[in-house]
Amino acid sequence: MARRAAHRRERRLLPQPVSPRTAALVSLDAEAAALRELREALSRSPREIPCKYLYDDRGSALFEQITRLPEYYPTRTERALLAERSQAIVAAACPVYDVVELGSGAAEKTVGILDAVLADGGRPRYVAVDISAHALARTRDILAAARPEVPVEPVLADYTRELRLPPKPRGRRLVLFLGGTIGNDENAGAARLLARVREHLDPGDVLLLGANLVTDPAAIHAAYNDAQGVTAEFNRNVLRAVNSFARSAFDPSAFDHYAPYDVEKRRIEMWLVARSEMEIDLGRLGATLRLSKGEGIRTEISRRFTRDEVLRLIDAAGFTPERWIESPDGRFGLALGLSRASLRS
Ligand code: SAH
Ligand code: AVI
Repeated sequence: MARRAAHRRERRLLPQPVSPRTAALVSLDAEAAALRELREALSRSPREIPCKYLYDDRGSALFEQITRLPEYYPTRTERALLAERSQAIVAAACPVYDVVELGSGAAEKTVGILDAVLADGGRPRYVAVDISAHALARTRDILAAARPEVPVEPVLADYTRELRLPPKPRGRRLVLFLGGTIGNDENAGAARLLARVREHLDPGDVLLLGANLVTDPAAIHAAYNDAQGVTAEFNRNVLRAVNSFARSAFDPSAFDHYAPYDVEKRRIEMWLVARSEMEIDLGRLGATLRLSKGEGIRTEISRRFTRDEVLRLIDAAGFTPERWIESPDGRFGLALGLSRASLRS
């Protein structure tokens, strides 16, 4: 019994086979860049793991579980808004040909938008961009079952590095960036990403951006500290994903999940905190990480915005704010912006 437990622990610590299922691995250049980025993030103060590593196969499945938790309000709040306002959103963008979604995840909320395009007489193509092969497979399965008439083009890509989209369609593009994922980046990174998206678009193409809004800190805190511990598992799983990619030897069970809401910065921060002093072989990163007891690695920020901040963000990226749709409880907002010819015209 004890031997089996020791064997299990040893296996956890041994280098794991490299999974080919993330966009970071699609080319050797990208792989070398990702290793450099990870090494640099872990040597920073505070130490960090880029949050895209949260979405290996298991992480993507855990995120889907999070979206169904009673405490995690963003998904159901945004879903209700989309269900109610899809028609108006699509009317502002019509005639839509491509519906492009960044960080599509399981894309459960997207079906309503596609339905609105179909109801408008459009024949949409759906382009799903995600770093997770697991998420893209789920997207394909969900859409094939729900709307078999809509062709799906999966794009496995890290949108912080490159954005490859299929050739321009005959009609407009409606780009969806939902879930509040924009808040997982600092302001500069978020602005860069949106500006890069706009570079791919023609004037008149449309962006629909979902953002978490400032609300009751207790509700925000609960959403990232659920009673079942799914978020804690999602957080710890990032270490498995890093082990698999970098052949490092993190032991996820040796870390505590800590996710406080910072009222002043208006953001949740997810941390993994070492329960004891430890030395971790970082495998292909070619280093050893020494952590003292209580030292943390930040794995995610999740920002809360005001309406004006969201509108300023899209405007600065070259999208003229066209509509603002807010949930009745003020916890989630959708901004619709029209792509301009240049950033400041
Ligand atoms: N839009 C969905 C999923 C949000 S979870 C929803 O609202 O529920 C965030 C999604 O973005 C995940 O599917 C994750 O794999 C993807 N993602 C995170 N970082 C990414 C990156 N750098 N490039 C591409 N996709 C990314
Ligand atoms: C994808 N993103 C918007 C989620 C969020 O709420 O920031 C990821 C997440 N992290 C913990 N729970 C959910």
